[in-house]
Amino acid sequence: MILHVSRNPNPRLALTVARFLGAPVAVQYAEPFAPHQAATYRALNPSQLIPILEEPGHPPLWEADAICCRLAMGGDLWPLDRRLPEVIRWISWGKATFVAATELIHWELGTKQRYGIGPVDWAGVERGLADFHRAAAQLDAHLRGREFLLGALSYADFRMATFLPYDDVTELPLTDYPALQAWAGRMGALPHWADPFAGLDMPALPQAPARSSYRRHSPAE
Ligand SMILES: N[C@@H](CCC(=O)N[C@@H](CS)C(=O)NCC(=O)O)C(=O)O
Repeated sequence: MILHVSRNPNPRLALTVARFLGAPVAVQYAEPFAPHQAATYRALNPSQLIPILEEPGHPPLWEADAICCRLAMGGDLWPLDRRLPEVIRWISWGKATFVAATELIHWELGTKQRYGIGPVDWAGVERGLADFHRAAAQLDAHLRGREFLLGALSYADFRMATFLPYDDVTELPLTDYPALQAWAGRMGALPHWADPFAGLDMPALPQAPARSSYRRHSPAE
């Protein structure tokens, strides 16, 4: 199996899970939007996005959740029993709330700045933060007295935490939510979480400017 990844969040999630499981994947560094690779990646995934898993005898599998399901199904991270609806519940809820909020903040402060896509839209950041606070309050209450979302670690934790490794740019107000912060610490301590790319020859992400260098413009400016 070949896992096509970059250092961006969803490929990183798939690679972290693959590493955590010790899955037998060969890792391929991908630049799906680079002109010399675009046609190849469009053929593998019409949206041209990664991660993508190539497996002999099967069509290319894209979407991090689907890939992680393929790699983890039947084990504790993706149990095929009465726990599965709960895993799906947290993936689904997270994608609509906490993950979406952290993705929006990361888009403005991380991706857009790294790739020179445009200035920070502070209204977007504020929207992301408001959504973050709503979701974080619910997660914090749920995580009080629990180590992970289902009690024991599952893929739902990995998905919920997709954007946490990028907190150098997002600077999420996690300290407002002690149980959530403790959970984030447990995720950070998992094997391979801090650096799933160790040992791979893969260029670093372009550096986003330090957050202190951004200037918030008031609407009057
Ligand atoms: N819904 C998709 C999103 C995939 C996605 O947005 N991938 C981005 C990175 S986060 C991508 O391919 N960017 C191009 C790159 O990393 O070079 C998933 O969960 O896998």
